[in-house]
Amino acid sequence: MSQRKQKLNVAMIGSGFIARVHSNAFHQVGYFFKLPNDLHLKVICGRDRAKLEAAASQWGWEEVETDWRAIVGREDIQVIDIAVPNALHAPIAMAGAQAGKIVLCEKPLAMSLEEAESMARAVRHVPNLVWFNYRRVPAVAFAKRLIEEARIGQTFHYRATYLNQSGNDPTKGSGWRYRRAEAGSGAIGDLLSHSVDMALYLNGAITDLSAMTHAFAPGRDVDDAVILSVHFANGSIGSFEASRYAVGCRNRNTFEIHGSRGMLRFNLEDMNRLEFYDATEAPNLQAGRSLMVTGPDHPYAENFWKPGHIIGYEHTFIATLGDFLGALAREESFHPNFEDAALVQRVLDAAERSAVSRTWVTLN
Ligand code: SOE
Repeated sequence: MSQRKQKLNVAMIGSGFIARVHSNAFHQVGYFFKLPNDLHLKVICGRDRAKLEAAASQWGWEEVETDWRAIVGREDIQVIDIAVPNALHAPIAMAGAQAGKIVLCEKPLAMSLEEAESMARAVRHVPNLVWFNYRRVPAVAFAKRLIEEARIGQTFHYRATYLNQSGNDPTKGSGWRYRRAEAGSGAIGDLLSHSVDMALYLNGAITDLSAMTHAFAPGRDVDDAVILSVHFANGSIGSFEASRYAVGCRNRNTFEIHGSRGMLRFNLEDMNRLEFYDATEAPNLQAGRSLMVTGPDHPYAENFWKPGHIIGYEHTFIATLGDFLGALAREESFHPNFEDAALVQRVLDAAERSAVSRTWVTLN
């Protein structure tokens, strides 16, 4: 007799770009991962009923709701997924956790470090996740594996960029991502947060940093660009640059890591590839190898297509959700969770303080 799977009713809070990405992941995850649960796209919530109804019919949500508090109070909802402007993350996540829901939240977690830390405390008793999806790019997960196998040896340099040109587009500048009251910061929270999460994942803790920020648009109250110099606890040094004015770059999320035995290089715009330079080979053979990380024996090769049959942005969310649901069933903790995101926020907070004070800031 087949065992009945536990039903999880999901509520999506938000109906914009990222809510569509998450909706897709909820639909697709069961095709690619063996799920212990039966996911049900129960209700989508936002302010504008007409927009919600269109989103519900396009993305297969059963009901619409205009008040997130009503959702938190519902007994039949087990999962709350927060995909709204950053200022709303804390109240929804805290209320959701208090009601015993499983809480998933978009990045950056919070508007400030204090808020991030109190959110991390508030969700401790419930399963939780923050959508730092780029950890689950197979090439990034493979870079992690190669680092753990000491393939690049002792790290010397970590260099990251997250560059787009959205700030230079006059139609974008009026959105919530460009207002401090709703976003908390600009490129720092939106873009740098991803690079910092990947750096903490791949290269460990940052001990101190120096940052500069800049706003190109007159009167804008958030940063358009940020540049960071850092020391890592493992003895390596790093640089980060995030900008919304990098004209010519659409979504260039990169890292390069130089170690004593080799180098790794990744660019999201060519996300199925990871460059690996093996400095232990004979000098006359040393060169960067462009590995296509789609299997065999690559992360997620068993979940997605055959080797060489490339995957895309959406699969990183599907893999994040698949891993989360697997960990949930095994009663294991999942990363990145709210605590991991609070550590990212600690770096973002230090960057803002350093830029204002024009001094190095130590993270303790
Ligand atoms: C917009 O800048 C954005 O959608 C970010 O908010 C995402 O986190 C990033 O992954 C893609 O760009």
